[in-house]
Amino acid sequence: MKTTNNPASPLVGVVMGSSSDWDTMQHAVQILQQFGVAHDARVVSAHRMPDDLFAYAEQAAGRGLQAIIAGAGGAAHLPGMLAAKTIVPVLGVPVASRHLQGVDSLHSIVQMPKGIPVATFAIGNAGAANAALFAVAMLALHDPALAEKLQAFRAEQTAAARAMTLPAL
Ligand code: RP5
Repeated sequence: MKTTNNPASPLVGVVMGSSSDWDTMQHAVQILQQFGVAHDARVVSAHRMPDDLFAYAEQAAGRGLQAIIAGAGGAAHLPGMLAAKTIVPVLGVPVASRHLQGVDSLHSIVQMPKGIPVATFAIGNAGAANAALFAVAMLALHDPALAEKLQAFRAEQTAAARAMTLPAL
């Protein structure tokens, strides 16, 4: 079990099925750090640590978590099982797998039956970063300073895109 950056009162919990998911999931943590959102991150493997998964989900609301970002690869049941055990919103990140490049992870996470939603993001680094940006947007609804940071982040992207040039033929 791996734990990083453990503030006293995390607002966002980042979990992943294996330390091998860190290369992808670190992109979520980087965004949360960039925006100064209190978070913690750890490994919770659905099939190797099912009791820990249940405990994590059961304690999530009581710990003050406003969102859980859950990344997993392959038969990626971590986000769905977390969502089954807590009403804290779960944001699922499909991690690219070796044999099916994460299409298996995506289908496992996105195809939740009606009634227990998991907000599902793109496969890989972009999905991890966007899940964190989505969590920031949720928190920004009740945090004007955070909303300002998010607007500035968007404005930077706009400026960067406007400054793009194309090579001459
Ligand atoms: C899943 O199996 C993890 O989320 C990871 O993406 C995948 C492989 O895990 P390791 O064998 O690398 O630990 O549970």
